[in-house]
Amino acid sequence: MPTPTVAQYTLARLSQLGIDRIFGVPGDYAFAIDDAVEQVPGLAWVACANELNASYAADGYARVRGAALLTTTYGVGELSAINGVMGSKAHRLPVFHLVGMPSERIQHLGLVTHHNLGDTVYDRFQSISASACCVSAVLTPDNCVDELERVIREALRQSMPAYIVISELHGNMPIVGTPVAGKPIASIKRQHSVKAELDAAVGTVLARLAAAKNPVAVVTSLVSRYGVRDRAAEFVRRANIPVVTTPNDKGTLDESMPQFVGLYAGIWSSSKEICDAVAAADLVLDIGGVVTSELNTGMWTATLDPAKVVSIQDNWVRAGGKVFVGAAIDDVLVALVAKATPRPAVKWPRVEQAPLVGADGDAISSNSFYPRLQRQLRSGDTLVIETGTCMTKLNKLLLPAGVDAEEQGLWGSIGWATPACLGVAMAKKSGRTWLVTGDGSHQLTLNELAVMGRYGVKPRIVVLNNALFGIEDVISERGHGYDDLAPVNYHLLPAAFGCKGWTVAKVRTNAELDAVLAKIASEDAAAYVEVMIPNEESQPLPEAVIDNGYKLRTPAVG
Ligand SMILES: Cc1ncc(C[n+]2csc(CCOP(=O)(O)OP(=O)(O)O)c2C)c(N)n1
Ligand SMILES: [Mg+2]
Repeated sequence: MPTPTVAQYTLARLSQLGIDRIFGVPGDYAFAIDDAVEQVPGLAWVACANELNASYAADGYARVRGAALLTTTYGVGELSAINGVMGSKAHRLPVFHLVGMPSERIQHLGLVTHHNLGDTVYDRFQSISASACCVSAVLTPDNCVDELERVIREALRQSMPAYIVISELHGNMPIVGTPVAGKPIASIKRQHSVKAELDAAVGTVLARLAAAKNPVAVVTSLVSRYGVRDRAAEFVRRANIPVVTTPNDKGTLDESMPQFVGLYAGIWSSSKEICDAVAAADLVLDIGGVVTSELNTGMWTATLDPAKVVSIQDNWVRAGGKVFVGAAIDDVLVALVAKATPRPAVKWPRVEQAPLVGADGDAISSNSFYPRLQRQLRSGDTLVIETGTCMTKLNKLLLPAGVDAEEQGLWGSIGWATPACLGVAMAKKSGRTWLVTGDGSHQLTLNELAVMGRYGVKPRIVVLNNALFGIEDVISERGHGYDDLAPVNYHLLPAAFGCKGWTVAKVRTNAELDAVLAKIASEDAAAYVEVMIPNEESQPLPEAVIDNGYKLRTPAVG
């Protein structure tokens, strides 16, 4: 076997994590990387519509597979991807962002090149792209093997993106050194514990639990990031503790488990009873670290008394004023599962399945739409939820057994969900992928439909057409022209984008919606449904509520 080039080795080594696709847009500075994709067995190109879409698709893929590959070209390509990579950093996803750059010959000769400002500063973009990552490296033939191990270890340890630069020249040069044989991500130990700290942390968690009369657990998406979601669920099940999720973590838990209570987000919880019950708990076991953003806490109304909270983070545990450092989340959960004893059942309020409403001939409304969608979901499905009105509605919906959900509640970059749906669908080995998106968000990235069609993925897509940035209209005073959208005939897009064999419909009444949902359920085909939603639903909140939300609840200065 010939010695692999820097680009070939890098891609082969990263694909050993269990990654079989690379999302990106090619470019001349990245040709060494682009060519190598075609030469590395088991790795396939996904040529996205643009770099931002590619970064969102990689984000979606990483949510399922644990890590993802993204490649863009120097400057113009990598800068377009930054919003998406930054979102992956916020949501703790190890996306490896590979970027080509001008050759060392060009650099040493000081030649002015394209994608530059004409000033021969060749590394200008590195600090910008690297800031969206937790680790970065400029690979050369002689540092490639060692540097790659460092980058992989750090990206997986922190569960955040990595930025890897390979020049067009170095990319095609053979590596120096002995290749490292990698392992799939699931078998890699990512955080390491210090035994004394781990033991003390676990002992404290168990003691606090034993002393509690009315505990509740919150499980966050960080457990999915570190591959310990099942373990967290197992602990909750064995210990028999009521458990909630926050909006940001929707779908982390199987919502059919008896311990599942519902959504907790202060005044935006599934119900007032659930909000009150969490507030009344004497211990909150936070498994993964709750994100305390205003949108995750009902405008900061989910204020949990720190004295009541025991929080298990990626590699540390906090219990009131005590902090244990060097307690890896997987080790903590293994110990907790082993030592859990079932608590007696207590009565807690529980989120109910939303009732079916609306007569056949009635126009579709949110009230009639979401319960109908909910009844179509089945075990193995993943629901990709866009930021906007649909996220607020879907967060409150009870998911059927075995249904996962993904959303970008913290970063909240609209347009994310359409390409993320592509990434999720490609990463899943079985089960269907649904996308629910508002029309405004969809407009940002809908050209990725062509990529879905080209690669034969079969998403089930619902576009909610209210011709409005609806959620913005709700939280701002009405009458702004900037929230109105260009009128698009969305259902015509799959055909225009070359998507063959898709079930396509535009529906206005409940009967039309029922008919297309029944068709989707009966076939193994991609679907695209444009659902007409009345824009009158997106009325602005009363002024007092708006003031109470953004104006009054924002912490005062001074
Ligand atoms: C990249 C980006 N730009 C702007 C925003 C602000 N924003 C948040 S939600 C939203 C409107 C979403 O509208 P749509 O997708 O049509 O959903 P609707 O609420 O109408 O159902 C906007 C513009 C954002 N979150 N991200
Ligand atoms: Mg809309």
